Amino acid sequence: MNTNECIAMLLAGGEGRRLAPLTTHLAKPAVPFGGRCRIIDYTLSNCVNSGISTIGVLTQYKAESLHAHIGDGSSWRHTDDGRETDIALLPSSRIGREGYAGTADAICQNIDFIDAKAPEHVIVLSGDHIYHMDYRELLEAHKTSGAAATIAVKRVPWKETSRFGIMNADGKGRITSFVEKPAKAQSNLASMGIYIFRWADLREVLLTDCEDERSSHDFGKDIIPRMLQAGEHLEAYAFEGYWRDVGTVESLWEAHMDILDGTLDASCEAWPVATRERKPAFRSYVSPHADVLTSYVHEGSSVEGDLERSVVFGGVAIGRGTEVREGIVMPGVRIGRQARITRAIIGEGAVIEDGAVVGSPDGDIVVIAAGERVTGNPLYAKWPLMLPKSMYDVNESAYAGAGATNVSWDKA
Ligand code: ADQ
Ligand code: ADP
Repeated sequence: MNTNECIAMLLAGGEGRRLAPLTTHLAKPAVPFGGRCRIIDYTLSNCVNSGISTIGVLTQYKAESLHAHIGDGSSWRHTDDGRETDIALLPSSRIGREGYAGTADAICQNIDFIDAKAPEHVIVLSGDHIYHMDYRELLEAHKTSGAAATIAVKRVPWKETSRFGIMNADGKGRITSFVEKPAKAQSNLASMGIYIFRWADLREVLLTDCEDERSSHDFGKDIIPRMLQAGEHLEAYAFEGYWRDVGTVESLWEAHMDILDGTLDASCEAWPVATRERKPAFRSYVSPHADVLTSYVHEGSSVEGDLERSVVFGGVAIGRGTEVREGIVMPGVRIGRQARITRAIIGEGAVIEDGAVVGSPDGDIVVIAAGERVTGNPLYAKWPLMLPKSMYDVNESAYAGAGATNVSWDKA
């Protein structure tokens, strides 16, 4: 891709309340995903694989966790055609007002950064989506139609329409109406929150929106409706592949089940997903006595208990006699002996003591916060705690990354 043709701005500052308590110490895009990555790695890798040479990452809530993860960006540097991708961390720096007021305000505050790159088009992305997409195809469609903006769209189940921006398009793909998170939707054609704008057009509408005190400065609520009302040509780009917004506990859990079912390709061979590499202490150990069914165990973990439809991240230790069913066990978690984990997400570095029971076969997904300790069964109290030792240096993780020193600031 031509250097100045299109740059990416990645929105990664939302609070992620619906993912709590996984987001107590972490920005939503920094939450571990899939066994070895963090959520934002998917979007960063899409940019690199699409040959985008500049990515601005807009951070706000728990920015340190993302800055520690991205560091100097070297893990994502090389594009497939050998050119390099620069990642600039762009936390809000406005004085006298707290942070970015909304997604559009986040871009508005970085107009100078974008102007300095003088791109023809800007692609605006979200940090909390799991998908593989070649943005070059989106850009081609955008250039061909000559639209001021092109929005990637997908049909979603009708019962989920209130979570999305919902639109109608005419037979040729031109958007005729748009409502952000409607209570009663007239269509199930949803915005994926992935937009390409001609920079000159976006710049103009952002400046108008910035001045409007009644605006919430949000792309879905304000910018898209404003452009439609002004009669701008907005185009829908239908995306057929796997895509999921993992902003809720249920959707995050379901996306992991999609990996186990093969619906989401976790091997990433055709479309690699890069992440910040850490060296595991050892490859992984699964006891010959452990029953492991349809599960993934990642490097540096030791499993002596049974697993079924579960994803075990790196640096995890699971003791003998423990059963994990439909569980997501994040980096550095230690689970003792004879514990039972069912339909649960165990946050980074949490400790589950011997005999503890977490979650149940029916009912909501249970989440254990990062670093939390779940007390075991009193029956085990008279025995010494048999927690296996973790081989994982939690201090190295983004969870404990607050105040990390390897942060690169590249603000124009
Ligand atoms: P939501 O996902 O609800 O809807 P939002 O919560 O605004 O939109 O988050 C979008 C992205 O922006 C997230 O990655 C978030 O982290 C980030 N973000 C939020 N506030 C921010 C801020 N102040 N500064 C920087 N980054 C911030 C959007 C669209 C819908 C669309 C769905 C698709 O508004 O129309 O259907 O995405 O998931
Ligand atoms: P949730 O899981 O609660 O939906 P989001 O990250 O999606 O979390 O954020 C919810 C809403 O709050 C979004 O519309 C986002 O724009 C807004 N928001 C989040 N953090 C901030 C912030 N620090 N300042 C202003 N708005 C924010």
